[in-house]
Amino acid sequence: MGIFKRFKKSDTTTSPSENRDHAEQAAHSNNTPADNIKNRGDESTSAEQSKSASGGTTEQQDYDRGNLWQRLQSGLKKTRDVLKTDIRDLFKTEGQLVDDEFLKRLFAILVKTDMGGGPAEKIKSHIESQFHGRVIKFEDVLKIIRGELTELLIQPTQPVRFAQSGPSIILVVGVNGSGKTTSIAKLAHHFQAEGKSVLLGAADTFRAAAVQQLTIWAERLGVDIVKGDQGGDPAAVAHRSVAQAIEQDVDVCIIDTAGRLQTQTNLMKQLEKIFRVIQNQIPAAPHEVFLVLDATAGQNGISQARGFSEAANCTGIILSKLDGTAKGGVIIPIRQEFSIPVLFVGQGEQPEDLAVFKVDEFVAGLFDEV
Ligand SMILES: Nc1nc2c(ncn2[C@@H]2O[C@H](COP(=O)(O)OP(=O)(O)O)[C@@H](O)[C@H]2O)c(=O)[nH]1
Ligand SMILES: [Mg+2]
Repeated sequence: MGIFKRFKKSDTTTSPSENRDHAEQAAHSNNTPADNIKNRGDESTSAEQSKSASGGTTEQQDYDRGNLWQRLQSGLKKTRDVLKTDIRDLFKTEGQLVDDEFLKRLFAILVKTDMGGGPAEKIKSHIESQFHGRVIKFEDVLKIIRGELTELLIQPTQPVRFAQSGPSIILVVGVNGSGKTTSIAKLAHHFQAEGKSVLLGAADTFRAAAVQQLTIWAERLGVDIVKGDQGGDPAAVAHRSVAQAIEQDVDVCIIDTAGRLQTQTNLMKQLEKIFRVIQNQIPAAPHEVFLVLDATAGQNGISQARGFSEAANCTGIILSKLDGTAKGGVIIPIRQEFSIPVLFVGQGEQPEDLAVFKVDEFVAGLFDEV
């Protein structure tokens, strides 16, 4: 249980994903701290959206999005090839008897994709229980895999939850080097393209380079930034960021945080203090806590990130560096490990290199149908 449980917006006995669901329900009920939260589903028909359309950015967004998905498609090639070719090779005739040997070989092939052992086991068991001792067709196997993967990945159509009035505060956390600062630049660009005004808070005061890096991005993107001195109090920066966001009536304020301190306890205390100063000014904030996860970091990176996720009560994942790996399928075990949704995928170091993650498009991509 994370140390931020007293800051949670909902029952501490629930999982993070349930928290998100609760927060969404709370958004439609009265007298809760999450009162002024609305979901991105509402937002798609909102004034901001039409503002973005009239701002002439939609075509560019569609173009960027096409490119990003093309890149994700090539990242899924390995998984797709294994699913299509290796599984087909199990079939000497159109139908194949499902016996222990078949199941063993199928399981080995599934593990060869990036889906992880858990999902592979689940698919194997499904086929075993339904087809053991009977003949199965290649198309049936693919259909079952597709169904299981869709079920494993399923997440609410995850909007960014914006404040209904006043600034939306987004805190970005994650292990050092995971891509927090770069992802903040991408998010800022994403929100700007939606016609929103953005303010950045450089609360990673632990490393001088971190403030500098975010300052360069702010200049490049033409957004304001609130910063403190190196070694200064990050909570003070967070406080000033939120205060300025309120004063200037900014739409979105994105706050960077440190990924590492001398000790884990110090880091968690620092995050706790940042939460406190934000909530002192806007009780329902932060409206989102994004965990940045490096897609190339492997199991070790995942377990480190899990520490953050639990401690900071994260609400969604930004999966960075998905361009640096041919293993797009890694999203499957990540969704298994974290009970929070993958909201965005980062695929490069430029502000445009961020795509909204859509489960149906991803699954279609695994089966060559995009
Ligand atoms: N290829 C690639 N590199 C990335 C991506 N996101 C971040 N990076 C790089 O990863 C390194 C660490 O990123 P940074 O944002 O500084 O991480 P932070 O320490 O978590 O703030 C930098 O060199 C970034 O340019 C991505 O999506 N793709
Ligand atoms: Mg950084």
